[in-house]
Amino acid sequence: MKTLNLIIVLTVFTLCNFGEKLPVPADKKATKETVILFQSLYELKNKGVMYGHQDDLMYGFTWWYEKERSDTKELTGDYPAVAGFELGHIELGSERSLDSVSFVQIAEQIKMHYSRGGVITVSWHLNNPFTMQIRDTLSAWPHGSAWDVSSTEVVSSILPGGKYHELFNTWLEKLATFFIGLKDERGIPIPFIFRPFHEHSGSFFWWGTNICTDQEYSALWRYTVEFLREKKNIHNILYAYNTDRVTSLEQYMRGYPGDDIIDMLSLDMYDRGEQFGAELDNALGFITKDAASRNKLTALSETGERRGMPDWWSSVLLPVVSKYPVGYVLTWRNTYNSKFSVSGSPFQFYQADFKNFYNSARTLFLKEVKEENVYKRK
Ligand code: BMA
Repeated sequence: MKTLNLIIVLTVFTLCNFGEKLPVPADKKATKETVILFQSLYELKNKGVMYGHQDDLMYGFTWWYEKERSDTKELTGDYPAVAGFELGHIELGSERSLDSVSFVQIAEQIKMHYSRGGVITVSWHLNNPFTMQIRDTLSAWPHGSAWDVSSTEVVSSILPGGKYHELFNTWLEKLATFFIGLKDERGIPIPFIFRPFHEHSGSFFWWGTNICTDQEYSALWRYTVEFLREKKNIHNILYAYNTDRVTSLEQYMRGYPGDDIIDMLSLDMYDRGEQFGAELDNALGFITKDAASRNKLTALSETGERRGMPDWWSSVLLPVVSKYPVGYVLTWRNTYNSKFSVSGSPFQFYQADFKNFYNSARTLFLKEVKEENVYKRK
C-alpha cells in the first residue's frame, strides 16, 4: 500500500513538474539568453500586451537620429517595450536602409535597447532579386523593390537550382554579417525576433500568396532559416511567421514552414474601417488558440489607427488585444517629415488617447518589461 501511495505521489509530482515545463525555441541550439527570452515572452503574454513601435529609436515625426530620443517617450515618459528595426537594402551592401537609416546606427540602437532590457524585432523589405536584374530604362518604383510583384518566378529563381540562387546566398551572407555583429559588451549575441517575408496572405510583396506557391514560400523560409542557423551558426534569433488580414486559420497557415522553424505566430492588420474590430477579434482568436497548441509566441506585429478616430487606442485596439494572449502590438514608423518641424507632429491628434492606452493595466512599456528581466531570469 505504501509503495502504491509513493508511486501515486511520484506520478502526480512528475506530471505537475512536466506541466510547468516551459516550451523552448525552434532552434535546438538557441543560446541561453534566447531560450530565456522565449520563455519570458511566453509567460508575459498572459500578463499583458507589450507596446512596440517601428523605428522608434531612429527618428520621429520631427527629428532625425538623436540617440536618447523617442516619440513614445516624449508622450508617455517611457520607451516602447518592443523596438522595431528595418533592414531593407542591407542585401545590397548599402550603408543606409531603404528608409535612409544608417545600419551602423541601427546596430547601436539595438544594443542600446537590449541594455535597457527591451525586446527587439527586425523586419526586412528586401529588394526583388529577379526583376532587379531586368534592364529597364523606363524603370520607376516599384521596379526591383520588395513591392515589385510583376513576376511570379522570383521565389523559384532564388531557391536551390534557380538562376539567382547564388545571388540570394550573397544577400543572406550580408544579412548574416549584420546579425553576427549584434553582440553586447561582453560579446554575447543579442537575441531578437526576425520577421522576414511578412504579410504572406497579401499579394503586395514578391513573396505574397498570388506571386509564389505555398510550397515555394515555405521552402524560401526553410532555406533562409537553415542558412542562418546551420551555415552561419547564428542561434540568437526567434523567427516570426506573419500574414496580413486573414479570415480563417486555413488561410493563415498557407505556406507555414513548420514548427521546427517558427517561434512566433504573428499578424499584421491595419484599421481600414468599421469592420476592423470584429475582423481582428476573429483572427486573433484563432491565431492565439493555434499558437497555444503549438507552444508558440504571438503578436499583432503591425497595426495602425483608423484615420480621423481620436479614441482608437482605447476603444478599438485595447478591448480586442485584451481578450487574447497577444505578446505585443506594434505600430509602424512615424515617418520623418521636415515640414512637421514647423507645423507640429501629427501624433498630437491622438495624444490623449495614447496616454489612456499607456495607463491601462493591460499594456506593458519598457519599465514594466525591464522589471521582468526577460534575458536573465532568476
Ligand atoms: C512600409 C512603408 C515604407 C517603408 C517600409 C519599410 O510599410 O512605411 O515607406 O519603406 O515600410 O520600413
